[in-house]
Amino acid sequence: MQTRRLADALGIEVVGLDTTAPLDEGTRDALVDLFHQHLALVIRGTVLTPRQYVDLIRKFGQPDASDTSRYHEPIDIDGFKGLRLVSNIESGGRNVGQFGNDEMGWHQDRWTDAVPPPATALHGVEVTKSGGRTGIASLVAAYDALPADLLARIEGRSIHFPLKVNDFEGELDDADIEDPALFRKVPLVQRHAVTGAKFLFLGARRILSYIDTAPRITGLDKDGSAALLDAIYDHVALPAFNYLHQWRAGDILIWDNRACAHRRESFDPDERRLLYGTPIVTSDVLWRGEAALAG
Ligand SMILES: O=C(O)CCC(=O)C(=O)O
Ligand SMILES: [Fe+2]
Repeated sequence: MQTRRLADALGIEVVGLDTTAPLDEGTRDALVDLFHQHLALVIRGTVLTPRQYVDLIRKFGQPDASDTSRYHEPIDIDGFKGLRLVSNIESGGRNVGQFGNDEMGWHQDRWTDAVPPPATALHGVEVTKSGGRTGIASLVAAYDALPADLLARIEGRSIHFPLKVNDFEGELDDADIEDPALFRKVPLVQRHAVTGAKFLFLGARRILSYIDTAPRITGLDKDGSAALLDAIYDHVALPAFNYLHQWRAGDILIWDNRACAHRRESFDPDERRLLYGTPIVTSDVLWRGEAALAG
């Protein structure tokens, strides 16, 4: 297998791997090392069946097993119904998958989980000719390069995410953000469980028109929170911290969901796009046990 750096801040490409064959442990460990070093891994391969894809992902950890049937017709792989289909394709009046063709804003998957998934993986099955690129930002590089004034506004503060999205317009008391039944509170600056690197925890804000979390920052009112979040998001979006993935059919993109945020460009609704996706929720190789909960 050969590798090539993809961007200054993060990302490495791997070519020459047969993704249809079972991954041996030595190769898996080499890929895990690349993952920790570069935060985002692009494996160029061929289009896999759902079962081949899930078998490969299981070499890295346990894919999220939540039933996807509230989003789309689930694919059953020996009882596993957690394979997410990210797609704008419609068939027989139903969406084949989630998220349509609109732009998706920066986020980390499952941001309100007590311990968010260490990684997320996507696999390109049908890809667009233009648009629809997936952007990955290193929140480690973004933290390291914070201007002093922005760092001073962030340090020591936490971010509060509503557990129910789109629920609080106009009727929220400032004190409610400390209620653990309503909000998940996490430090804005965290330390990576495996690498020890400090990173900004972004979570999610506006992902799509129907996923708008309006997070709050400790000690700031609604407008103050929004102003600080504007500054943080502008900083994270700087090209210096980003890799923008142009999909080819057969690609597997797997990134560190703790130390990276991701977004997606919009694309022409007349083009077809289908990705398999899954957050990797627990893993002995990407995440070494309870150490993950430290600091
Ligand atoms: O469609 C994409 O490129 C990204 C979708 C996404 O954010 C996800 O599946 O978690
Ligand atoms: Fe996502």
